[in-house]
Amino acid sequence: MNTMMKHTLVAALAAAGCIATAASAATINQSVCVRSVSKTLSGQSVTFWGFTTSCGGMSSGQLPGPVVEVGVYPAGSGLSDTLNLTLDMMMAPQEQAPYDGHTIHLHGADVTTAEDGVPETGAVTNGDTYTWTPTTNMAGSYLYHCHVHTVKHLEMGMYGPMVVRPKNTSGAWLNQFTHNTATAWDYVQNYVLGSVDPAYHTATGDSTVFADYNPTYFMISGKEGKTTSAPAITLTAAKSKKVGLRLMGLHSVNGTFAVKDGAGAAKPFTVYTQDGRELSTPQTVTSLDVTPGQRFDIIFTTPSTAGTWYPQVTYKNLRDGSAYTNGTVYGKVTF
Ligand SMILES: [Cu+2]
Repeated sequence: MNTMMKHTLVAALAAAGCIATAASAATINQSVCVRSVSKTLSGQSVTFWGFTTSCGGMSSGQLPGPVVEVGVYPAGSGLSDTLNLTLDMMMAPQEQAPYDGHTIHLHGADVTTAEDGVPETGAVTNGDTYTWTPTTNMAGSYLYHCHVHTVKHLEMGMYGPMVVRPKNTSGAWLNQFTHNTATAWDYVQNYVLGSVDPAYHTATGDSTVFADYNPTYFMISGKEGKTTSAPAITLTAAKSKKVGLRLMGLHSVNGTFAVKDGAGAAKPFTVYTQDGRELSTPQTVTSLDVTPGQRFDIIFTTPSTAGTWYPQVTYKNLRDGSAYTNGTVYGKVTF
């Protein structure tokens, strides 16, 4: 029997009620390459190296890289998705030896050393496939980034969001952060925190520039949004709905997240997961610090009257906690 006939037979038997609908788990094969991309930040051109699935053009890099999404199934289902994320090194911009090449590190994933993308523990830097099978308790937000000369390559924009998202036993995505229905959302967005020290973008090798970090540009999901009238990221929602945000720390400083209305009043939101694990007790707060590498999944409910709220991140110096000049980046949610 060929594959087509087999599928037709299974479908016919399922439709006739002869067998339970086949449960399904997926193998997610995704390939990314590395390409340059220039962005204008506060009027200055800055060159990045970004992961992208558009590998045709030499300037087609994305900042942040494409979303990688993997499913997890209800506990006890015995089902699991497997991610195979392949790095294609063809024509990638890179540094001179010994910091040539790139890898992908799946930040927060419990992978074996061989899948970890760390050159110091043996990862190849000329292209590889990284495999991960998350288990059901790992629903939440993750990151991926290059682990070669990380101080330089992370700053160059070699990062992207990775989402571990619940599915039902038929393989359909669920609109919630975990298998707990309390984490259900009506809308969801990725807020990828980022900071830029332009000197890092031109320095190479063991330059002393890398001894001190002085960021001057700040981003959410690769964009500056210095005022509420020019936000980095927008969402058109509806009244009395749940807005989920995935806060993903790919900045190299501190960041304080809040949701405020037009008058600057802070609105409560609830934190459901931290670093890819569900909190045993959700925390409702009006402010949340996100440090480099951290992830939080949060939900707020829009009010019953029309208006606009501004989710926002204030970037702060790691040494003394002081807010950077022009260091608040705004998102915008209308309802
Ligand atoms: Cu790299």
